[in-house]
Amino acid sequence: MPLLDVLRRLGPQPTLQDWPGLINAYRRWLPVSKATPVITLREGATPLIPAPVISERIGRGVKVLLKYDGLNPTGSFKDRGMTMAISKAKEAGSEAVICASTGNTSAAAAAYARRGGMRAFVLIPDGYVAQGKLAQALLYGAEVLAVQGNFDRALAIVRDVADRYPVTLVNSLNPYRLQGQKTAAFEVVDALGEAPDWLCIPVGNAGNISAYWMGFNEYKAAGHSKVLPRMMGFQAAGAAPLVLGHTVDNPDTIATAIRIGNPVNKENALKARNESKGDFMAVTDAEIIEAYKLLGSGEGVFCEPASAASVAGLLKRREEVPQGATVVCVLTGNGLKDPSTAIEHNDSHFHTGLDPDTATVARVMGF
Ligand code: AN7
Repeated sequence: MPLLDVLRRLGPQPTLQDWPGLINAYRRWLPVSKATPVITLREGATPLIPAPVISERIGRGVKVLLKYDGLNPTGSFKDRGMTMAISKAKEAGSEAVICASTGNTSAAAAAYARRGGMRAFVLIPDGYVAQGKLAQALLYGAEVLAVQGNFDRALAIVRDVADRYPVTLVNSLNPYRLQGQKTAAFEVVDALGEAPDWLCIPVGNAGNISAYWMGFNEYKAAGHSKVLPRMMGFQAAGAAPLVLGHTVDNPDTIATAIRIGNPVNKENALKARNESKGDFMAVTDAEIIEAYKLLGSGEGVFCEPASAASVAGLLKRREEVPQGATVVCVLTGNGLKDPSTAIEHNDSHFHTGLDPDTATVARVMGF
């Protein structure tokens, strides 16, 4: 169990507070040296939460677990990649970083860059970033540039700017990003003692599925697991270039995090799918919202809509899950990122404007 080994090295009676962040925890698997300044918010070590209600829906003894990466410091898996990208940028003497983002990358880039004493420039598609993410980028002190175009357009601009000016690109084209993100696969294997049979994951720019595949392969090569999972990638139906086999010019989905029409990590993602005998599939916005609500009200786990695509996809493919299989669904971002979608899409009763007295409250409660 490397997680515990890491903690034991720090002292005889380690506590969870001793978790040093993923670079120090998984240092020997990462391209860092003594010269690398570690810029960390103690990201990683996120829980793998059993999902009994979803498991029951799949049936046949299938065990479903949720890798809840929404519990990272800025509320998404992007922190894993960003601690690496920003530490390496700092090591190289960079004073500013730039990214295009559907929201989560911008929040993570802003937090880590500022912590490292660097400027952060973030380009976002104007009007299509969930409120919590925009709030984070602003509060962390980024310079936010909202462009009247989609993510793909913003990324093209960012690549151009990073080519011409002294700023470091921290989108997942930056190889250190995927290096950091692969540690999520390590944690899954560390927690289960083996790789799962299926890994279900939302796919936007396709960096995370590529990073997980790298992580599972490295761990297996080192003897930490005997098997590799089938990589099941799920895209929103209105933004499903990998399912369709061509870019999507005007991607559209309620899951704004994965509103991406031209994934830069396409080749790596195809490799992950082919080598793992996995698959890509589209899930509709209705299916995403159904899974989102089930996660909240059934499991007590609040993720953002894009993250629920992993569970929506699993439910869609449930007949194919082998009996007794272990399935990990990656919940990439925290539900608090996007409060307006939660307020609009839920099955709860919200009684407003009540008279402030016991009789009224009791009556509404049904007593
Ligand atoms: C919650 O923040 O692309 O397939 O700019 O925020 O690795 O792109 C976010 C992507 C899934 C897709 N879930 O991951 C960005 C951005 C959430 C996300 C994805 C994103 P990739």
